[in-house]
Amino acid sequence: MSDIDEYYIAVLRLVKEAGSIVREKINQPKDTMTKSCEVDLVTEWDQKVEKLLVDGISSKFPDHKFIGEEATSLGTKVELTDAPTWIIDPIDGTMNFVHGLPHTCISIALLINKTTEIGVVYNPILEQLFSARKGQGAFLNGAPIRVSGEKELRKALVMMEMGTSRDPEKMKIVLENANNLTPQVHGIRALGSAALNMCMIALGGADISFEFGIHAWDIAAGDIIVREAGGVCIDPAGGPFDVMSRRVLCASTMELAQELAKVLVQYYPEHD
Ligand code: LIP
Repeated sequence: MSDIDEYYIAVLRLVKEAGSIVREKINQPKDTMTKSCEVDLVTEWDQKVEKLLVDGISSKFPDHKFIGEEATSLGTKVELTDAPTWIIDPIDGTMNFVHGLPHTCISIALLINKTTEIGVVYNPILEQLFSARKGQGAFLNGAPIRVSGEKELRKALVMMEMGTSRDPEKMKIVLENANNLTPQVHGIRALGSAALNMCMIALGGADISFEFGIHAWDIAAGDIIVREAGGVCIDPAGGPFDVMSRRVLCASTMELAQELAKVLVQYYPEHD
C-alpha cells in the first residue's frame, strides 16, 4: 500500500465520522458567531469538525500540516509549503447548515509539493461522497463521474454565488455578472457551497461555476474532483488556477471556461 493509499483511507474514515456530527446537528438549534461580517457565520460544530479532522490526521501522520478555515479565522497564518498539507473546510455552506438547508459539506484536500493528491467533498445529509485522487478519476459514492462536455456558454447551466462579503464593490460586481449572464445562458444556480457547486460540474449536472472571494479551503478539493472528472479549473480571467488566489472558474471544457472568462467582470480580492 502506498503512502497516498494510507492517507486516503484515513481521510475517508475521518470524513465519515465528521459527517455524523453534521447530520446529527443540522436540524438542531445552534448558536452562531460571526467572522468577517454579519453573514459570515461560524458555529461550534464547524470548530469541532475541524478539530476532529486535524487531530485524527495528526495522530497518524504527525509531520502533516494544515490550512483550516476555523484555525485561520482564529489567527493561524495561512502557509502553503511543499510539506504534505491538508486544506480543510469543516463545514462548507455554514449558512445552509445553520438554516437546515441540506446542501452543506465537509471539504478536504491533500497537497504535496503544492500539487493536489486527494480531494474529498462529503454531503452527509444527502449522502453524497465526492472523491478524487490524482490520475485516478473522480467518483460519487464510489461510482465514476464525468463532466457534461458542454462547450457553449449559450447552452450552459452556470453555478455562481452571492458570497458572504458585504463589501459594496464586491456585491456590485456579483450582481453585474448575474445581470449580464442571465440572458446569455440556460440558467444560473447557487447551492450555497462553493465545494458542492464545483462537484456539480464534476457530476455533469451543471456546466460551469465561478466565484470571487472564496478561500483555498472552499475550492482545493473541488479543483481536483473537477479535473479528475475531465473538466478544467482556471483563473476567472483565463490564466492558470491558483488555489490561494481566492478566485475560481471551473468548467466542463476549456472552450466554455475561456468563453466565460472573456465576459466576466473581474474582482481581485486579497490573496489567502
Ligand atoms: C462559503 C461558500 C459559499 C461562498 C461563501 C463562503 P463557508 O463557505 O462555500 O459558496 O459563497 O463565500 O466562502 O463559509 O460556508 O465555509
